[in-house]
Amino acid sequence: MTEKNERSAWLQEDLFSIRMRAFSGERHLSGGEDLVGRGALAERLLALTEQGLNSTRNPDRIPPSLNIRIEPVEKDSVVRGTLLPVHCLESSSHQETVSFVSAAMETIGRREAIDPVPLWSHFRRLIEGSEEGLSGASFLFPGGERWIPEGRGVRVTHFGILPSIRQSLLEEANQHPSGSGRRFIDALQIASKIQSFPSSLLEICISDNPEYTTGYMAIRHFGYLRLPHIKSAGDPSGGRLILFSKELDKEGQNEVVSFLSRTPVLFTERSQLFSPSTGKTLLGKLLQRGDTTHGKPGIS
Ligand code: PML
Repeated sequence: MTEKNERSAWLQEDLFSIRMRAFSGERHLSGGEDLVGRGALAERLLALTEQGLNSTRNPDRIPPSLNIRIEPVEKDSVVRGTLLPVHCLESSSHQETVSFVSAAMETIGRREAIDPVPLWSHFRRLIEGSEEGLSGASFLFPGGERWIPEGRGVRVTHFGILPSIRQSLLEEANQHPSGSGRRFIDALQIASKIQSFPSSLLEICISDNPEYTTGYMAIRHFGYLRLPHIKSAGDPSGGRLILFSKELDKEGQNEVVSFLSRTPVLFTERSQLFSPSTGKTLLGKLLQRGDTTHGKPGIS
């Protein structure tokens, strides 16, 4: 089936949100989700069940518990989106990646006329492990104030992607130093959902999985930037921080939390996936506000 036919078939079927969480006692092991048409529901259910049962965070192989929730989604409530363009840093060490992040934050600060110091100090907290205990994203505003929604951070949920797009991205991303995999695809959807909120400017994310050492920054007018070696193997630190371009009043804060955690977004289009580039090349592109492909995902 062509991508176009797939898109229209998908949108004619009944749609379901499917969300899986695997855990052992109090310990979170794995999570995943999708928005799927009725015809693909059983296959996705099986794939997410296998993902939960085979989590790499369960070395003792104690059978985990799985919560799986399937809910019908009102078609009219579904927002269609475009995934961000994907870039990747060429880096062979943690130190190289961290000094690139520092230079990138300076560059974004200059480009957007904001002080990069609070951003940098919150990033340090993420890699030093001071954010443990948060289960979702926290927010940072241009004046340096921080807000942790609901005391634990907001979980970005209710998103999905057409199977053909998932497949093509998985194949192409194999050329990246960190390769490909479902974590990358899930993270790209989360980042694209966050960046589609008009006042989000930058997001930085580090996996709290000790074995997953690739993180990313998603940046307005640029895209999703993969950062290999953002932390060292074996390090359980991680978290997700979103910087907004302006302060948000109570109503604006409620609006963003509701959008991120409840509005269903189905990604029916993707952008380009670029080959890895040196830090110098990426900093040049960042300053120019991206390249030929748009850096803001479309939402309709
Ligand atoms: C997570 O595990 O929650 C974050 C995954 C980050 C993926 C980064 C990438 O591979 O592009």
